[in-house]
Amino acid sequence: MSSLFEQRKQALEAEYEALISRRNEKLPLGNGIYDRYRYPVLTAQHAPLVWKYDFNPETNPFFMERLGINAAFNPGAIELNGRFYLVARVEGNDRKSFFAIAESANGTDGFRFWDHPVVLPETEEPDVNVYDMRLVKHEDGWIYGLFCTERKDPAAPPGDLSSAVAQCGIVRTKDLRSWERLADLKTKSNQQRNVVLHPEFVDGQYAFYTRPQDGFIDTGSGGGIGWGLSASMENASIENEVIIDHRQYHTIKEVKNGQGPAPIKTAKGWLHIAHGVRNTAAGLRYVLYAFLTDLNEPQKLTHAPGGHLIAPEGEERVGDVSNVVFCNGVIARENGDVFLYYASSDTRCHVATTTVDQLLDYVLNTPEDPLRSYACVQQRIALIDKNLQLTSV
Ligand code: M1P
Repeated sequence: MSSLFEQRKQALEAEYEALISRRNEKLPLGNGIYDRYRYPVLTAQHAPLVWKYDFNPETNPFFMERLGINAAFNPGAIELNGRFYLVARVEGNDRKSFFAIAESANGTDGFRFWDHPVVLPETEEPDVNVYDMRLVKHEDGWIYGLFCTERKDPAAPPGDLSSAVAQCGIVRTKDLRSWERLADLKTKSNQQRNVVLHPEFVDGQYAFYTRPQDGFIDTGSGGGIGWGLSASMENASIENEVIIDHRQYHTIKEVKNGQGPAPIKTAKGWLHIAHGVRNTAAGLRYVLYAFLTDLNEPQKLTHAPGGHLIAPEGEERVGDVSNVVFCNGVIARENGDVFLYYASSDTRCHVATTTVDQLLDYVLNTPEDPLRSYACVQQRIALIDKNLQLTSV
Protein backbone atom coordinates (compact mmCIF):
# COMPACT_ATOMS: atom_id res chain seq x y z
CA MET A 1 0.00 0.00 0.00
CA SER A 2 1.65 3.26 -1.12
CA SER A 3 1.78 6.25 1.16
CA LEU A 4 -0.65 9.13 1.07
CA PHE A 5 2.22 11.21 -0.30
CA GLU A 6 2.73 8.80 -3.21
CA GLN A 7 -0.99 8.40 -3.96
CA ARG A 8 -1.58 12.13 -4.09
CA LYS A 9 1.54 12.80 -6.11
CA GLN A 10 0.70 10.18 -8.72
CA ALA A 11 -2.94 11.28 -9.03
CA LEU A 12 -1.98 14.94 -9.36
CA GLU A 13 0.73 14.18 -11.91
CA ALA A 14 -1.72 12.16 -14.01
CA GLU A 15 -4.30 14.94 -13.82
CA TYR A 16 -1.70 17.53 -14.80
CA GLU A 17 -0.51 15.58 -17.84
CA ALA A 18 -4.12 15.01 -18.93
CA LEU A 19 -4.74 18.77 -18.75
CA ILE A 20 -1.64 19.70 -20.75
CA SER A 21 -2.27 17.07 -23.43
CA ARG A 22 -6.00 17.79 -23.78
CA ARG A 23 -6.79 18.83 -27.36
CA ASN A 24 -8.70 22.06 -27.74
CA GLU A 25 -11.72 22.36 -30.03
CA LYS A 26 -12.90 25.26 -32.11
CA LEU A 27 -16.48 26.05 -31.15
CA PRO A 28 -18.91 25.69 -34.06
CA LEU A 29 -20.16 28.57 -36.21
CA GLY A 30 -18.78 31.62 -34.37
CA ASN A 31 -19.63 35.12 -35.61
CA GLY A 32 -17.59 35.13 -38.83
CA ILE A 33 -15.08 37.52 -37.30
CA TYR A 34 -13.23 35.00 -35.11
CA ASP A 35 -13.62 31.55 -33.56
CA ARG A 36 -13.69 30.83 -29.87
CA TYR A 37 -12.39 27.57 -28.37
CA ARG A 38 -13.91 25.13 -25.89
CA TYR A 39 -11.14 25.28 -23.29
CA PRO A 40 -8.96 28.03 -21.91
CA VAL A 41 -5.35 27.74 -23.08
CA LEU A 42 -3.84 28.60 -19.69
CA THR A 43 -5.23 28.33 -16.18
CA ALA A 44 -3.80 28.23 -12.65
CA GLN A 45 -3.87 24.43 -13.02
CA HIS A 46 -1.33 24.69 -15.87
CA ALA A 47 1.32 25.74 -13.33
CA PRO A 48 3.78 22.85 -12.95
CA LEU A 49 3.42 20.83 -9.77
CA VAL A 50 7.07 21.54 -8.86
CA TRP A 51 6.12 25.22 -8.54
CA LYS A 52 3.60 24.44 -5.85
CA TYR A 53 4.42 21.25 -3.95
CA ASP A 54 7.37 20.16 -1.87
CA PHE A 55 8.28 16.82 -3.48
CA ASN A 56 10.13 15.50 -0.43
CA PRO A 57 8.03 12.92 1.51
CA GLU A 58 10.07 13.63 4.66
CA THR A 59 9.15 17.30 4.76
CA ASN A 60 5.76 17.03 3.03
CA PRO A 61 4.08 13.74 4.06
CA PHE A 62 0.61 14.97 3.00
CA PHE A 63 1.87 16.11 -0.40
CA MET A 64 0.46 19.49 0.45
CA GLU A 65 0.67 22.66 -1.66
CA ARG A 66 3.29 24.97 -0.21
CA LEU A 67 3.15 27.86 -2.68
CA GLY A 68 -0.24 27.94 -4.38
CA ILE A 69 -1.01 29.56 -7.72
CA ASN A 70 -4.19 31.61 -7.92
CA ALA A 71 -4.45 32.56 -11.58
CA ALA A 72 -2.73 32.64 -14.97
CA PHE A 73 -3.94 35.41 -17.26
CA ASN A 74 -3.19 38.51 -19.38
CA PRO A 75 -0.30 37.03 -21.38
CA GLY A 76 1.94 38.76 -23.85
CA ALA A 77 2.44 36.59 -26.93
CA ILE A 78 5.10 36.03 -29.54
CA GLU A 79 5.95 33.52 -32.26
CA LEU A 80 9.59 32.48 -32.54
CA ASN A 81 10.82 29.88 -35.03
CA GLY A 82 7.28 28.65 -35.64
CA ARG A 83 6.47 28.08 -31.97
CA PHE A 84 3.98 29.97 -29.83
CA TYR A 85 5.05 31.59 -26.56
CA LEU A 86 2.90 33.24 -23.94
CA VAL A 87 4.44 35.37 -21.20
CA ALA A 88 1.65 34.98 -18.72
CA ARG A 89 0.81 37.00 -15.67
CA VAL A 90 0.91 34.27 -13.03
CA GLU A 91 -0.48 35.24 -9.66
CA GLY A 92 0.52 33.38 -6.51
CA ASN A 93 -1.87 32.85 -3.62
CA ASP A 94 -0.04 35.78 -2.01
CA ARG A 95 -1.49 38.12 -4.70
CA LYS A 96 1.87 38.96 -6.22
CA SER A 97 2.11 38.45 -9.97
CA PHE A 98 5.17 37.33 -11.87
CA PHE A 99 5.88 36.38 -15.47
CA ALA A 100 6.28 32.85 -16.75
CA ILE A 101 6.62 31.48 -20.25
CA ALA A 102 4.35 28.80 -21.64
CA GLU A 103 5.13 27.22 -25.01
CA SER A 104 2.94 25.43 -27.53
CA ALA A 105 3.48 23.94 -30.98
CA ASN A 106 0.11 25.01 -32.42
CA GLY A 107 -1.07 28.02 -30.38
CA THR A 108 -4.43 26.59 -29.34
CA ASP A 109 -3.49 23.80 -26.93
CA GLY A 110 -0.57 22.02 -25.31
CA PHE A 111 0.77 25.14 -23.58
CA ARG A 112 3.37 23.98 -21.07
CA PHE A 113 5.20 26.35 -18.72
CA TRP A 114 8.97 26.36 -18.73
CA ASP A 115 10.49 25.01 -15.52
CA HIS A 116 11.36 28.42 -14.08
CA PRO A 117 9.44 31.67 -14.09
CA VAL A 118 11.08 34.73 -15.65
CA VAL A 119 13.67 36.32 -13.38
CA LEU A 120 12.86 39.95 -13.93
CA PRO A 121 15.66 42.25 -12.77
CA GLU A 122 14.59 45.13 -10.54
CA THR A 123 15.51 48.78 -10.79
CA GLU A 124 16.83 50.73 -7.81
CA GLU A 125 13.21 51.22 -6.84
CA PRO A 126 11.95 47.64 -6.51
CA ASP A 127 8.59 46.74 -8.03
CA VAL A 128 5.97 45.48 -5.58
CA ASN A 129 3.91 43.89 -8.33
CA VAL A 130 4.45 43.41 -12.05
CA TYR A 131 1.92 42.41 -14.69
CA ASP A 132 0.52 42.55 -18.23
CA MET A 133 3.62 42.32 -20.40
CA ARG A 134 3.36 43.40 -24.04
CA LEU A 135 6.02 41.69 -26.14
CA VAL A 136 7.21 43.47 -29.26
CA LYS A 137 9.72 42.39 -31.88
CA HIS A 138 11.11 45.82 -32.69
CA GLU A 139 12.85 46.60 -35.96
CA ASP A 140 15.97 47.51 -33.91
CA GLY A 141 16.48 43.73 -33.40
CA TRP A 142 15.42 43.45 -29.72
CA ILE A 143 12.34 41.83 -28.28
CA TYR A 144 10.98 44.34 -25.76
CA GLY A 145 8.65 43.56 -22.90
CA LEU A 146 6.72 46.51 -21.55
CA PHE A 147 4.79 45.82 -18.38
CA CYS A 148 3.09 47.52 -15.49
CA THR A 149 5.24 48.03 -12.41
CA GLU A 150 3.27 48.86 -9.32
CA ARG A 151 4.58 50.35 -6.10
CA LYS A 152 2.88 51.73 -2.99
CA ASP A 153 2.08 55.42 -3.33
CA PRO A 154 4.63 57.23 -1.12
CA ALA A 155 2.21 60.18 -0.86
CA ALA A 156 -0.66 58.06 0.49
CA PRO A 157 -1.91 59.24 3.89
CA PRO A 158 -1.12 56.97 6.87
CA GLY A 159 -3.57 54.08 7.00
CA ASP A 160 -4.20 54.13 3.24
CA LEU A 161 -2.70 50.81 2.22
CA SER A 162 -4.35 50.70 -1.20
CA SER A 163 -3.06 53.72 -3.09
CA ALA A 164 -0.45 52.67 -5.59
CA VAL A 165 1.54 54.16 -8.42
CA ALA A 166 1.53 52.27 -11.71
CA GLN A 167 4.26 52.97 -14.24
CA CYS A 168 5.70 51.28 -17.31
CA GLY A 169 8.63 48.92 -16.72
CA ILE A 170 10.79 47.90 -19.68
CA VAL A 171 12.91 44.80 -20.30
CA ARG A 172 14.49 43.44 -23.44
CA THR A 173 15.71 40.04 -24.55
CA LYS A 174 16.80 38.11 -27.61
CA ASP A 175 15.74 34.65 -26.45
CA LEU A 176 13.06 35.07 -23.74
CA ARG A 177 15.58 33.53 -21.30
CA SER A 178 17.82 36.39 -20.23
CA TRP A 179 16.21 39.75 -19.67
CA GLU A 180 17.87 43.13 -19.42
CA ARG A 181 16.00 45.67 -17.34
CA LEU A 182 15.98 49.23 -18.64
CA ALA A 183 14.86 52.37 -16.84
CA ASP A 184 11.11 52.78 -16.41
CA LEU A 185 9.42 54.96 -19.01
CA LYS A 186 9.21 58.61 -17.99
CA THR A 187 6.09 60.60 -18.88
CA LYS A 188 4.32 63.53 -17.28
CA SER A 189 1.47 61.36 -16.05
CA ASN A 190 1.05 60.30 -12.39
CA GLN A 191 -0.03 56.86 -13.52
CA GLN A 192 0.71 54.78 -16.62
CA ARG A 193 -0.68 51.36 -17.42
CA ASN A 194 -1.19 49.59 -20.73
CA VAL A 195 1.89 51.10 -22.33
CA VAL A 196 2.85 49.41 -25.61
CA LEU A 197 5.82 49.85 -27.92
CA HIS A 198 5.10 50.34 -31.62
CA PRO A 199 7.19 47.78 -33.58
CA GLU A 200 8.73 50.29 -35.99
CA PHE A 201 10.58 53.58 -35.66
CA VAL A 202 8.44 56.63 -36.34
CA ASP A 203 10.35 59.75 -37.42
CA GLY A 204 13.50 57.91 -36.33
CA GLN A 205 12.22 57.52 -32.76
CA TYR A 206 10.69 54.83 -30.59
CA ALA A 207 6.92 55.24 -30.50
CA PHE A 208 4.70 54.33 -27.56
CA TYR A 209 1.00 53.87 -26.96
CA THR A 210 0.28 55.06 -23.42
CA ARG A 211 -2.64 55.43 -21.03
CA PRO A 212 -2.19 58.42 -18.77
CA GLN A 213 -4.44 58.52 -15.71
CA ASP A 214 -4.91 60.79 -12.71
CA GLY A 215 -5.47 57.93 -10.25
CA PHE A 216 -4.54 54.27 -9.89
CA ILE A 217 -8.07 53.05 -10.71
CA ASP A 218 -9.86 56.23 -11.83
CA THR A 219 -8.84 58.02 -14.96
CA GLY A 220 -9.97 61.33 -13.44
CA SER A 221 -9.85 63.92 -16.17
CA GLY A 222 -7.28 61.82 -18.06
CA GLY A 223 -7.47 58.54 -19.86
CA GLY A 224 -7.70 57.53 -23.47
CA ILE A 225 -5.06 55.80 -25.52
CA GLY A 226 -2.10 58.15 -25.79
CA TRP A 227 0.86 58.36 -28.13
CA GLY A 228 4.38 59.69 -27.68
CA LEU A 229 7.90 59.41 -29.05
CA SER A 230 11.23 58.82 -27.35
CA ALA A 231 14.72 59.07 -28.84
CA SER A 232 16.04 56.25 -26.65
CA MET A 233 14.87 52.96 -25.14
CA GLU A 234 17.66 52.86 -22.55
CA ASN A 235 16.25 56.00 -20.92
CA ALA A 236 12.84 56.19 -22.52
CA SER A 237 11.12 59.49 -21.96
CA ILE A 238 8.04 61.01 -23.58
CA GLU A 239 7.78 64.78 -23.60
CA ASN A 240 4.61 65.18 -25.63
CA GLU A 241 1.79 62.75 -25.05
CA VAL A 242 -1.31 63.16 -27.20
CA ILE A 243 -4.55 61.20 -26.93
CA ILE A 244 -5.33 59.34 -30.14
CA ASP A 245 -8.37 57.33 -29.00
CA HIS A 246 -10.59 59.10 -26.50
CA ARG A 247 -13.02 57.80 -23.91
CA GLN A 248 -16.59 58.61 -24.85
CA TYR A 249 -19.93 59.00 -23.11
CA HIS A 250 -22.31 56.03 -23.33
CA THR A 251 -19.98 53.80 -25.27
CA ILE A 252 -18.04 50.67 -24.37
CA LYS A 253 -15.08 52.88 -23.42
CA GLU A 254 -16.82 55.46 -21.29
CA VAL A 255 -14.80 54.90 -18.10
CA LYS A 256 -11.45 53.93 -19.55
CA ASN A 257 -9.67 52.20 -22.38
CA GLY A 258 -6.20 50.93 -23.16
CA GLN A 259 -4.15 49.63 -26.05
CA GLY A 260 -3.94 45.82 -26.11
CA PRO A 261 -0.93 44.24 -27.82
CA ALA A 262 1.25 46.07 -30.33
CA PRO A 263 -0.76 46.68 -33.49
CA ILE A 264 -0.60 44.31 -36.47
CA LYS A 265 0.83 45.79 -39.67
CA THR A 266 -1.49 45.21 -42.64
CA ALA A 267 -1.74 46.53 -46.19
CA LYS A 268 -4.62 48.80 -45.11
CA GLY A 269 -3.09 50.19 -41.93
CA TRP A 270 -2.19 49.25 -38.37
CA LEU A 271 -4.77 46.97 -36.80
CA HIS A 272 -5.29 47.57 -33.09
CA ILE A 273 -6.98 45.52 -30.38
CA ALA A 274 -7.82 47.49 -27.27
CA HIS A 275 -9.98 47.19 -24.17
CA GLY A 276 -12.85 49.45 -23.24
CA VAL A 277 -14.41 49.76 -19.80
CA ARG A 278 -17.81 50.97 -18.67
CA ASN A 279 -19.42 51.07 -15.28
CA THR A 280 -22.50 49.06 -14.32
CA ALA A 281 -24.44 48.37 -11.12
CA ALA A 282 -22.43 45.12 -11.00
CA GLY A 283 -19.08 46.90 -11.31
CA LEU A 284 -16.78 47.58 -14.24
CA ARG A 285 -17.28 45.67 -17.49
CA TYR A 286 -14.24 45.18 -19.72
CA VAL A 287 -14.66 44.31 -23.39
CA LEU A 288 -12.29 44.27 -26.38
CA TYR A 289 -12.63 46.48 -29.41
CA ALA A 290 -10.65 47.04 -32.59
CA PHE A 291 -9.62 50.01 -34.69
CA LEU A 292 -7.35 50.83 -37.61
CA THR A 293 -4.72 53.55 -37.89
CA ASP A 294 -2.82 54.97 -40.83
CA LEU A 295 0.12 52.95 -42.14
CA ASN A 296 2.45 55.95 -42.33
CA GLU A 297 1.08 57.82 -39.34
CA PRO A 298 0.16 55.08 -36.83
CA GLN A 299 -1.19 57.69 -34.42
CA LYS A 300 -3.93 58.69 -36.90
CA LEU A 301 -7.16 56.74 -36.44
CA THR A 302 -8.81 55.86 -39.75
CA HIS A 303 -11.53 53.29 -38.91
CA ALA A 304 -13.36 52.73 -35.63
CA PRO A 305 -16.06 50.04 -35.69
CA GLY A 306 -18.78 50.64 -33.13
CA GLY A 307 -19.22 48.33 -30.14
CA HIS A 308 -17.18 45.45 -28.87
CA LEU A 309 -15.21 42.82 -30.73
CA ILE A 310 -15.15 40.36 -27.82
CA ALA A 311 -17.23 40.53 -24.64
CA PRO A 312 -17.12 38.03 -21.79
CA GLU A 313 -19.41 35.02 -22.35
CA GLY A 314 -20.41 32.01 -20.25
CA GLU A 315 -17.70 30.97 -17.80
CA GLU A 316 -15.55 33.89 -18.99
CA ARG A 317 -17.89 36.18 -17.08
CA VAL A 318 -16.92 34.81 -13.68
CA GLY A 319 -13.61 34.96 -11.88
CA ASP A 320 -11.55 37.01 -9.45
CA VAL A 321 -12.58 40.22 -11.21
CA SER A 322 -15.78 39.19 -12.96
CA ASN A 323 -17.09 40.53 -16.26
CA VAL A 324 -13.68 41.23 -17.73
CA VAL A 325 -11.97 40.29 -20.96
CA PHE A 326 -8.50 41.68 -21.46
CA CYS A 327 -5.99 41.19 -24.27
CA ASN A 328 -2.30 42.06 -24.32
CA GLY A 329 -1.07 39.31 -26.63
CA VAL A 330 -1.67 38.54 -30.28
CA ILE A 331 0.25 36.50 -32.84
CA ALA A 332 -0.18 37.35 -36.52
CA ARG A 333 1.56 34.73 -38.64
CA GLU A 334 3.20 35.21 -42.04
CA ASN A 335 0.31 33.31 -43.67
CA GLY A 336 -2.27 35.78 -42.29
CA ASP A 337 -3.55 33.63 -39.41
CA VAL A 338 -4.16 35.51 -36.20
CA PHE A 339 -4.16 34.06 -32.67
CA LEU A 340 -5.73 36.47 -30.27
CA TYR A 341 -5.02 35.62 -26.64
CA TYR A 342 -7.52 37.10 -24.24
CA ALA A 343 -7.96 36.54 -20.55
CA SER A 344 -11.26 36.35 -18.75
CA SER A 345 -12.12 37.83 -15.39
CA ASP A 346 -8.46 38.12 -14.31
CA THR A 347 -8.40 34.33 -13.89
CA ARG A 348 -7.56 32.36 -17.05
CA CYS A 349 -6.53 32.79 -20.65
CA HIS A 350 -8.30 31.84 -23.90
CA VAL A 351 -7.53 31.98 -27.59
CA ALA A 352 -9.68 33.23 -30.46
CA THR A 353 -8.45 32.53 -33.98
CA THR A 354 -9.09 34.57 -37.07
CA THR A 355 -7.16 36.02 -40.01
CA VAL A 356 -5.84 39.44 -40.95
CA ASP A 357 -8.36 39.47 -43.83
CA GLN A 358 -11.29 38.84 -41.49
CA LEU A 359 -10.16 41.49 -39.01
CA LEU A 360 -9.61 43.98 -41.82
CA ASP A 361 -13.07 43.27 -43.21
CA TYR A 362 -14.40 43.82 -39.69
CA VAL A 363 -12.68 47.16 -39.08
CA LEU A 364 -13.26 48.50 -42.59
CA ASN A 365 -16.92 47.53 -42.92
CA THR A 366 -18.42 47.62 -39.44
CA PRO A 367 -20.23 50.92 -38.99
CA GLU A 368 -19.14 53.37 -36.31
CA ASP A 369 -21.10 53.82 -33.11
CA PRO A 370 -23.71 56.47 -34.01
CA LEU A 371 -23.87 57.45 -30.30
CA ARG A 372 -27.69 57.79 -30.02
CA SER A 373 -30.43 55.15 -29.85
CA TYR A 374 -32.42 56.79 -32.67
CA ALA A 375 -29.39 56.82 -34.95
CA CYS A 376 -28.65 53.17 -34.04
CA VAL A 377 -32.17 52.22 -35.14
CA GLN A 378 -31.65 54.06 -38.46
CA GLN A 379 -28.37 52.22 -38.92
CA ARG A 380 -30.03 48.85 -38.30
CA ILE A 381 -33.02 49.65 -40.54
CA ALA A 382 -30.64 50.46 -43.37
CA LEU A 383 -29.11 46.98 -42.97
CA ILE A 384 -32.50 45.28 -42.70
CA ASP A 385 -33.86 47.04 -45.79
CA LYS A 386 -30.84 46.12 -47.89
CA ASN A 387 -31.21 42.50 -46.75
CA LEU A 388 -34.95 42.41 -47.40
CA GLN A 389 -34.37 43.59 -50.95
CA LEU A 390 -31.89 40.77 -51.43
CA THR A 391 -34.04 38.10 -49.81
CA SER A 392 -37.27 39.07 -51.63
CA VAL A 393 -35.83 38.46 -55.11
O1 M1P B 1 -9.12 43.99 -13.58
C1 M1P B 1 -9.23 44.27 -14.94
C2 M1P B 1 -7.92 44.86 -15.49
O2 M1P B 1 -7.63 46.05 -14.76
C3 M1P B 1 -6.46 46.76 -15.15
O3 M1P B 1 -6.62 47.29 -16.43
P1 M1P B 1 -6.92 48.89 -16.62
O4 M1P B 1 -5.68 49.56 -16.19
O5 M1P B 1 -7.26 49.15 -18.01
O6 M1P B 1 -8.07 49.16 -15.69
C4 M1P B 1 -5.24 45.87 -15.11
O7 M1P B 1 -4.91 45.61 -13.76
C5 M1P B 1 -5.47 44.55 -15.80
O8 M1P B 1 -4.40 43.68 -15.49
C6 M1P B 1 -6.75 43.89 -15.33
O9 M1P B 1 -7.02 42.73 -16.13
